Amino acid sequence: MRNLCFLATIITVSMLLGAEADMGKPVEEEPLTDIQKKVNDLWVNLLHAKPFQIDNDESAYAICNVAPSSKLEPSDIQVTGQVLFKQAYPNGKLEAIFNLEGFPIDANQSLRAIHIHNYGDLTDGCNSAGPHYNPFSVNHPLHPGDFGNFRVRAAKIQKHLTNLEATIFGPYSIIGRSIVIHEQADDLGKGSNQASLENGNAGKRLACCVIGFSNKNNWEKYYQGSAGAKIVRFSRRVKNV
Ligand SMILES: [Cu+2]
Ligand SMILES: [Zn+2]
Repeated sequence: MRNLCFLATIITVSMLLGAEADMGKPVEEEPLTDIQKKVNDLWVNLLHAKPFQIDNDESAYAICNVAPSSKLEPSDIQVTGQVLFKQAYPNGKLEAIFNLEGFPIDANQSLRAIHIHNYGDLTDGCNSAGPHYNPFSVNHPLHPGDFGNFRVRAAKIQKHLTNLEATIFGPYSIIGRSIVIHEQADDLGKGSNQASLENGNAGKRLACCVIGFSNKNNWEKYYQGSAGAKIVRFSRRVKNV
């Protein structure tokens, strides 16, 4: 970040010096608003490096194909599905669709925690995904990928969250990190022990995936299907539904 500040300062000073050096010549004056826009655009480009994949609608999309952990017992729940992401470039808030299945019918109404974990390394199943992604060294549940609890209905989890803290742009991008679906509910930091402030005591890692950029086809397909029409949208602030 210091390097970015330094670079922006140099460029801004250069622009000002350039303007001063030209003062003696009869050049066309650039309106102040144009200069402000250029400086602002420069900052945006420095802070939010444009991902290689921006669709025509100026949004970027990502996908995570959820599969059961290779470390599960045969008797464990086998969760599969997708988590889809969409974010308008460069300042939009991230939104996500969770579409998971494989829960037993008797698990209906139970709550399951879902988080972003630090590594996209699944060589030891979901166990090698590391701790929660925590770029700002804060306690759980304030990590950008603390998505809260998801209620199982009809053996599925289907939920659309908006206004998320995580981002797919810039230095804190979640691309290449993982999503983990847990066996238990998230205690949201209220468990009165250290683990509660690290991971919400959410239990075994049932299923996981690595987040990667995608085109918009999966997102649009979901909305054109019947599942998309029925899905309920929640703002990030609603956690326990
Ligand atoms: Cu987790
Ligand atoms: Zn967390």
